[in-house]
Amino acid sequence: DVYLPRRGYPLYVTTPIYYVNDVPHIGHAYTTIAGDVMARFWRFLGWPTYFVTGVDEHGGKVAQSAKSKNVPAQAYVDDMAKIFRSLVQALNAVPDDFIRTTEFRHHQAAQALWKTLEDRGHIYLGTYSGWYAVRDEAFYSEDEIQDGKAPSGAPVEWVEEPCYFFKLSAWQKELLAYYQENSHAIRPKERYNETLRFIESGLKDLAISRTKLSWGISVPTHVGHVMYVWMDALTNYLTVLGYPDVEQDNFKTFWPHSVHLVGKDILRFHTVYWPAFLMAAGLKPPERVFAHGWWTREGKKMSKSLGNVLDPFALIQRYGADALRYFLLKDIRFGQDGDISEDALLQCYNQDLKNTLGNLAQRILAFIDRYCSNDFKESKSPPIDSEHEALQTWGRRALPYLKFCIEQEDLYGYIDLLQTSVQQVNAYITKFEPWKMLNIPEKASHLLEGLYSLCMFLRDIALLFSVVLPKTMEKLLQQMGEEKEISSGSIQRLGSPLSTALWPKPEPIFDLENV
Ligand code: ME8
Repeated sequence: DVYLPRRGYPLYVTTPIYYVNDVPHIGHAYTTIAGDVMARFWRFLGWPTYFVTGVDEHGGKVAQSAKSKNVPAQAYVDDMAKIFRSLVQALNAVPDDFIRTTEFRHHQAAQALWKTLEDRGHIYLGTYSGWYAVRDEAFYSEDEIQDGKAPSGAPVEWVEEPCYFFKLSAWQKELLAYYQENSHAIRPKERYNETLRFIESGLKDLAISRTKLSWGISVPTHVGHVMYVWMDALTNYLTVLGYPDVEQDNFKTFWPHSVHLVGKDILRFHTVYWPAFLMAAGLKPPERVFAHGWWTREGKKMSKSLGNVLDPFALIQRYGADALRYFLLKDIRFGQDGDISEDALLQCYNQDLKNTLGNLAQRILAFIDRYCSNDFKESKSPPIDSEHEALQTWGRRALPYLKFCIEQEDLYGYIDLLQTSVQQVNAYITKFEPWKMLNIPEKASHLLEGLYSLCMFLRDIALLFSVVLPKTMEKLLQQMGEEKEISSGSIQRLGSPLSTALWPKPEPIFDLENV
């Protein structure tokens, strides 16, 4: 019988802040969903949780989009930020904060970090001459350019301008030592190896300001320079915790206990530049960066610039946010790449949600409603050593493994355990044959005990699945007369007696007509 300690360690989950140069697509929804699932589970444990997402509003890419629409940059980002915020809502994600890099608090934080780096002697003025890809917002050296393009395929332009440099070259040894000691600081393992190879190959100083661009945060000590957009953007992870006020509760509780969830496209920024900035500023590097894979369409990375994106709003409208949340995390293991299609989503909806989970709920609840709702209302928790103990205690026993999955960012593993258990219990009902016990008086108590135990399992599944399927599991909990709100004390509800008194008429929880 497992109960976790009441106050565990803090989890600070972040998503990248997304560029607002275009409307969001499934890729953006993906990372936000993953962060939300981790945060919801940590809150369910009752442990300190902070989950943040937001938007990256500066830089050449965003400035170009505003210009092409003939709108002033600020007005453009104001509109786009609304759309990204509405995606968070549509996904039913509940971040503790949503950051926009044009906010005053962020200007303050980015400038404070800059000053600290400058005061500590990590920044110098020079001239950059080399390649820049606006699409990647990245500088490339001559030897990285292939057929006149960036390694990502993005077009590049030649840039020659005065700018500030961060002495990244000085951090090679420290970074290597840090990662050798902290082999879990980057996951999955391939990304850890990739980062180490990159650092070992030698680090060049990094240009961190621009003079040919004005849409950005001003360098506090030099008029005419704006910060390189990545220098500005990475700081968001500190802004939301109250930086530069490092004495704030949030900062003290959550830094450096972060899991930065990112796509593998932006690994280097998070595992090389970011920890180097932080160490140089005298702060601890993030505890973990998890780089997930890419959703592709017919083998090609889905991206706005390739024009092959899927619209998350349309999919949510057709299948519901829960179906999308489930599908994206179940279809491929978090960390790997995968091809996405609407057909696969529909198939997953039917097979896993409607015909397995939905069917289990419907089988149990409709049976009780139809044949024995009056007797069931009176029934009590079966003795703990009953034949069905495995069903009654399943939730509590599953908890340590589920916690392990979330700690490892193994969101697939989390869902897979729940789904496999649902399948097993569906098979068990077929063996238990409740319909054969109807109207046989000597079997009545055995039947009620079995149904009660099945309902305990169903309630616990609903509680644990609610981190992935918040809306449908609310519906299920309501049908079982349970509090639908999941709060920090909800963990205590696993394995607890049911409230059998007031059950409304059961209805299918997965129904495409009623999304
Ligand atoms: O890089 N598959 O913003 P961005 C999976 N502003 N995930 C995908 C994806 C795909 N095909 N496409 C995008 C930026 N993503 C910067 C980040 S952070 C300080 C600054 C997700 O709008 C994935 O998380 O290009 C990826 O890292 C992110 O969106 C890139 O979003």
